Amino acid sequence: MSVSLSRYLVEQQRAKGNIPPELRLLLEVVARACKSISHSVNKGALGEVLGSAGSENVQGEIQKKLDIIANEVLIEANEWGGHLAAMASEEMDGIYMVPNRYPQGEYLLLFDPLDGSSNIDVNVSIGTIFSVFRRKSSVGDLANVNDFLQKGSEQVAAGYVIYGSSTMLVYTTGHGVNGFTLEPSIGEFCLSHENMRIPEDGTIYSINEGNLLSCSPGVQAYIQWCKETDKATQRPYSARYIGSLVADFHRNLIKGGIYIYPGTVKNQDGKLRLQYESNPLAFIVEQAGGKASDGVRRIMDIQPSSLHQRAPLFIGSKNMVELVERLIAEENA
Ligand code: AHM
Ligand code: MG
Repeated sequence: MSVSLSRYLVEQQRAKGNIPPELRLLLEVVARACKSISHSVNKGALGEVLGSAGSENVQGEIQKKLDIIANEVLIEANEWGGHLAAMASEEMDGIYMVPNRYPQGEYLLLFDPLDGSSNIDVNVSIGTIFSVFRRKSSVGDLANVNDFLQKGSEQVAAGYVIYGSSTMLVYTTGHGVNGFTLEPSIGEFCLSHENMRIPEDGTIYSINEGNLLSCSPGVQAYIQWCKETDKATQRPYSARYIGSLVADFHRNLIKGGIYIYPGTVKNQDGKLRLQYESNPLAFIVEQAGGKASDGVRRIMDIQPSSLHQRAPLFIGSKNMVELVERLIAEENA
């Protein structure tokens, strides 16, 4: 039988020193919470978890019942373990302090509890994305929002869980990327994708093309380039867009490709949230040999100024991201 996530993490801690014990605990708890989310997702309509909750999040987006359930599961699972100081989520306005009845730890957990909300009700893959930082303020003081405003390059761990035809957890602590598939009969994540590497080139592009006319000329030029015929580069490329970032990212990580959510005339910074979506996936893609950019800068070099900040995202195979950056620079010159 293949190695369980728990055993893998223990071995990473013990033999390689790749992960401190507290961080290992934290990842185990996140994984456990995601098993519970996976269970709810799998029940679908029979679990009475589908549909809208009749509320909006801080960004004015309709919250689905499962968005809220997943958020609560992650908080309840993580607040008592003693490894965290505070949490922040796409679905909560402010930061969530670990209640003072529990010990305070040195880590901060950020998450998008259920990414791809628009696909929840239609049985299409969705996911959870998470990111871990070490707090800047000293343990003993209360953590504050500034602790969360760190560049992505400061992340100590990041990962996602995809609730797809099978449930998978993919994570990095800065020592490569590994993927684990949930074995439902024993309820364990088991190592299935060791040392994941994204091909340097790909033939898939993923973008909501309905927005293309309101994207910058550089982005339009790149998509036009993807559609041209050229045998040497295997063009035209294939357009694939699920509308769940985790699912589009996961496919492109394995097969090679680029996911793009650019700024538009209406939303200059695009849609995706830097701290809950872009940074964690950027950490993973770089660890797998790929790239993540906002079109000009490396995603993980952006200094966040607010908790729910958005940024354009170009992420995936190295050469594809570099080319779109080049076309954007040429159009801007
Ligand atoms: P969400 O976190 O509220 O679900 O929003 C993020 C999602 C991504 O998963 C997906 O790639 C994108 O929004 C789709 O947006 P659009 O429908 O504008 O293409
Ligand atoms: Mg999301």
